[in-house]
Amino acid sequence: MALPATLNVHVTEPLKPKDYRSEIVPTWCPGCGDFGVVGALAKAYAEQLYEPSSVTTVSGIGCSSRLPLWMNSFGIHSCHGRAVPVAIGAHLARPEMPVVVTIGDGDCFSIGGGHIGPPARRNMNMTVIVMDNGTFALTKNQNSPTSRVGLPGSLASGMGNLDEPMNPIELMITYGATFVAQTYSANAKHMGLIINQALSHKGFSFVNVLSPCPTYNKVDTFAYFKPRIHDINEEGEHTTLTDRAAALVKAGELYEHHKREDAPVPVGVYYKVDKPVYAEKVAKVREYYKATDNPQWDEILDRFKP
Ligand SMILES: Cc1ncc(C[n+]2csc(CCOP(=O)(O)OP(=O)(O)O)c2C)c(N)n1
Ligand code: SF4
Repeated sequence: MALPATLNVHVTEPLKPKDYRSEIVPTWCPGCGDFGVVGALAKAYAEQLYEPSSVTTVSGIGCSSRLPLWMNSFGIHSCHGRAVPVAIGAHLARPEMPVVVTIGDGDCFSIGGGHIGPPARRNMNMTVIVMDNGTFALTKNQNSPTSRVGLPGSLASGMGNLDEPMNPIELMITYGATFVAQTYSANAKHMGLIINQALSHKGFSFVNVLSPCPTYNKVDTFAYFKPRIHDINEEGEHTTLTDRAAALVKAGELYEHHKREDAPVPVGVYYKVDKPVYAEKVAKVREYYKATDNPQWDEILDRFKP
């Protein structure tokens, strides 16, 4: 199917958040943290004035990856671990189209772990939102890369998870993402602000949403997070958002709460810098070859367009 020559990315008349929700009733368990994410995302799409048929929500496989089904947007429910490559394809075909990936921590950091680095490093203009529940929920509770030590799981040892959790914030800053933040799915206001900032950011934006799974993860619960959630951007605690080294130091504190009962669980923006996006870099290459009398370059690049 030929793509239209121009894409209307924005609506001329604002829509309401409910206009970005589909009629399909979510099949998530009552109390699932992911409900907060779908609500915040619909609100953010409305605030960004996205044309529903232009913004593309891409997922993999998992409880969280059902999210595009509940949205009225262009949506792709792809393969487990392959949401980011699918999103890269969509972005390369139409760089002006907003592309949002909504996936689980297993999808993003386990089976799909190698896929998120290249688009982050190349600063492709897209947003990845991880619903981090510290478990593989859809397949009934195997430990995931963000599971804490000792967390029970259906394939875990009698002592629970043996491995230390990886740090999504450190990983994404190191990969070169230009917007890196964490938020909490029970705080609609904070999550809305963070998701909106991520969508407005020109470049690769990453948001880790702490999103409890009340069915399987009986440790990282709403009751656990509620008294511990702490906004690092408030009261000047972390304001040097363009300082990569400072962001990494701050990110290092992410799992302090695993070691100390009274330690806070941090949320907020860790890192935000403005750098050329991938599409701009490719445009410069086109210009370079045009200026150096290589007219076939445009034709070669166009061959890869759908
Ligand atoms: C290639 C492939 N491997 C494994 C599976 C089985 N599988 C489906 S979802 C899933 C894990 C889901 O965990 P996560 O991505 O964290 O999402 P959650 O269900 O917790 O929201 C696995 C292992 C699959 N569908 N496809
Ligand atoms: S199993 Fe957990 S993550 Fe999956 S829908 Fe139920 S509460 Fe949500």
